[in-house]
Amino acid sequence: MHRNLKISVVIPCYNEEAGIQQVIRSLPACVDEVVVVDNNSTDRTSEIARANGAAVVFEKRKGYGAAYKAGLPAATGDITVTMDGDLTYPAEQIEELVGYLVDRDIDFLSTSRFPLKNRKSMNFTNKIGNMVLTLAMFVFYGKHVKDSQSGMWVFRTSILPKLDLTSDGMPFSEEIKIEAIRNKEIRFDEYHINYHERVGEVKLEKWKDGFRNLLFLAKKKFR
Ligand SMILES: Nc1nc2c(ncn2[C@@H]2O[C@H](COP(=O)(O)OP(=O)(O)OP(=O)(O)O)[C@@H](O)[C@H]2O)c(=O)[nH]1
Ligand SMILES: [Mg+2]
Repeated sequence: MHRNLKISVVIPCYNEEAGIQQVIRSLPACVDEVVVVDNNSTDRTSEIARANGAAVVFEKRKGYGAAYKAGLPAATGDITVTMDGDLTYPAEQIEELVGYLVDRDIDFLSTSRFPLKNRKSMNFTNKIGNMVLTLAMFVFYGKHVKDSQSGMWVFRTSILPKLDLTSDGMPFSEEIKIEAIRNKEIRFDEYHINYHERVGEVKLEKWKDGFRNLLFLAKKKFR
């Protein structure tokens, strides 16, 4: 609990046995519930997550978005916080983020990794890819965010049914922001966070995922 609010953390995982234990153990005491989504992992992700007190949801459909579509509805807190299972997102800032959301009466707080504090946390091509996708989101949707691809969001769980979330893949990250921004009943803001180097194997297929994201942005706009 923080500020009298129950806090749930949802973590989508595809083969994150190298990081998931440390991610769960690094969560601050204010976190009441941890939901790990095991997205067809072939390693010990779910076993380790459970042994560390997380509830595990299984999702057979492949993809980051499919994992979130299964995991987000399972969260029972007043506030939902998301992060990867690879130690990149700052568990140490959860209280600060929830405090900011409550104080400013925000409904959906997205986070921005830019400017990067640790330059080694993201390679050059990923940085360029992020810039292109963030620019494309501005061109298509007219809202400037600093980081369209950040996977850490803090939001009031009650707004979830108001978001029309369709993507099963990586575009889910920009889609949830677009849905929050376009909805006039939802107060949106962005907050700068620390971003750390990944632990465990890279799963992102950067070129394929990047082009799919661009295509998704265009399709959603003209749908
Ligand atoms: N890439 C990928 N990640 C998935 C999938 N299902 C669940 N995930 C999890 O979603 C989170 C984000 O995926 P990452 O591969 O870390 O994507 P990223 O953060 O853009 O890339 P990195 O810079 O390599 O960390 C991780 O915790 C993954 O384990 C999937 O089908 N593909
Ligand atoms: Mg990651």
